[in-house]
This record gives sequence, C-alpha cells and structure tokens, in this order.
Amino acid sequence: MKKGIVIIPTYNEIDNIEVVAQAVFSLDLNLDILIVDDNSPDKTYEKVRELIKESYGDRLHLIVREKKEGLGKAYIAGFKWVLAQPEGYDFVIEMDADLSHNPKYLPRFVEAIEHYDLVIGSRYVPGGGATDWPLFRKAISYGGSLYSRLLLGVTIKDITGGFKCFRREVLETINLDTIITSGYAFQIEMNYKVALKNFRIIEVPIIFEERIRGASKMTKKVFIEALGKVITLRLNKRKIMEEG
Ligand SMILES: Nc1nc2c(ncn2[C@@H]2O[C@H](COP(=O)(O)OP(=O)(O)O)[C@@H](O)[C@H]2O)c(=O)[nH]1
Ligand SMILES: [Mg+2]
Repeated sequence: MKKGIVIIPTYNEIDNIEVVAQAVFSLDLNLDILIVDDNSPDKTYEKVRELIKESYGDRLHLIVREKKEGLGKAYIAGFKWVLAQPEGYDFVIEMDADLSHNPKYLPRFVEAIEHYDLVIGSRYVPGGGATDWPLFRKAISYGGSLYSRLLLGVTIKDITGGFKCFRREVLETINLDTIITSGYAFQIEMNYKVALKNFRIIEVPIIFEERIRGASKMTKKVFIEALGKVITLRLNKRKIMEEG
C-alpha cells in the first residue's frame, strides 16, 4: 500500500486539532500527519506535542515556525520537510484543520492519486458544494475561481480549494523557492504550475463544511491581494514554463 502524509497548517486551532487528527488516523489508510503551526498564540503546538507523546507517536509530526506568514509559506515548509524524509512518502495531502475538509473524502483521494498527479477536492463539479456559507462568501469564492480560470486559461473549476493531493513527483518538479504567493492565491499558483507542466489533474466532488470552532483567517485584504497576484502569475507564464 502506498504511503501518504496529510499536511495540516494551523493557526489557533486548539479546539479542532485533536478531532481532525483522530478522524484521519481512524481511517484505515497508510497516512501520517504533519502539522505546520505558525507559533499559534493559543498554543496549538503544545496540544500537538501532547498528542504525539500520548497517542500517535511517530505517525504525527510537528513543525513550529517562528511567526504567522500565511498558509502558503507553511505548506512550502511542510513540502520541503516531507521531501527530505528518508522513508519517502508517495503522495502529500493538503487539508485544513477546521474540519471544513471532511476526512471521509480521503479514501477517494488515495484511490484517485493512483491514476493522477494532482487530485483536487472540488466544490464546483457535480456532487460538490458548500454548506452554510453566507451568500457573499460563496460569491467571492466562485467569482475568484472564475476570474483566475479565465485569466490563466486553465480548466480547473475549483482553483482556490485547499483540499487536495499531490503525487510526490509533482512537488519534486515544482520549484518551491520561486513561489510568489502565500495567502489565498497559493492554491491558484500551485495549480497553475502543475497545469503548465501538463500533469494529470482530476477534480473529485467534496462538500465544504463551514467551520464550527475557531475563527477564519481570511480577510478582505488577503482576497484583494490574491486578485493582483493572479495577474503577476499570468505575466510570468513563460518563466514558469521554463523554470518550474
Ligand atoms: N501555519 C499557518 N496556518 C494558517 C495560516 N493561516 C491560516 N492557516 C490555517 O489554514 C487553514 C485554512 O485557514 P482558514 O482560516 O480556515 O481559511 P478559510 O477556510 O479560507 O476561512 C486552517 O487550518 C488555518 O488554521 C497561517 O498563517 N499559518
Ligand atoms: Mg476554514
């Protein structure tokens, strides 16, 4: 059975982290977890240390970064850590800590990554969607996806989603040191780079569930910044194709 790792970036997720770890480990999949915490003021990382010590041992890993720098930077640190591990993970899953990404979809991801290089959990394919999202949040998300899709000329419908699975080779091919985005646009940049390399991409339907505990870190500023970054990405197309 192929071995994978779920990277979960956290910032003040102390009320969610145990439940999400428990849900992942209770699936009968060959998955480890790597938490990348940006020095959460609520000390999420201490809870993780306790879980490592008392429950999950070497299946649960933790990186604590110095300060909050956005989820993109956290993921890049996580990707680099995973690629440096001697035991060699075959695939890497991105998942939020707040249970918006239901772990029940993980078996489908693991199945699909056998045949594809990037599996995207998608709200915008038949069977996908979002529950309890205020209309304006839905509009922002869909509008952001449409804008990016048209501008970049890619066919991915849910281009901003953060529940996905990369085959290891994809992360080895992409130059992680030239990623220009860190917030909301990070998913767009990764997707664009994967698409330009002609990797095989599939979207599988997911229902995105609104978080119950803790607070979202998404702000208007982060969103507006993302719109500009998409233009920069398009202008860099040639460079990305040459350098990865
Ligand atoms: N390490 C780290 N994690 C972050 C940061 N910003 C958000 N996250 C995590 O990324 C995931 C998605 O963030 P969230 O605030 O739920 O975004 P939303 O779902 O778009 O509202 C959650 O697990 C957050 O804890 C950050 O700056 N650093
Ligand atoms: Mg969330």
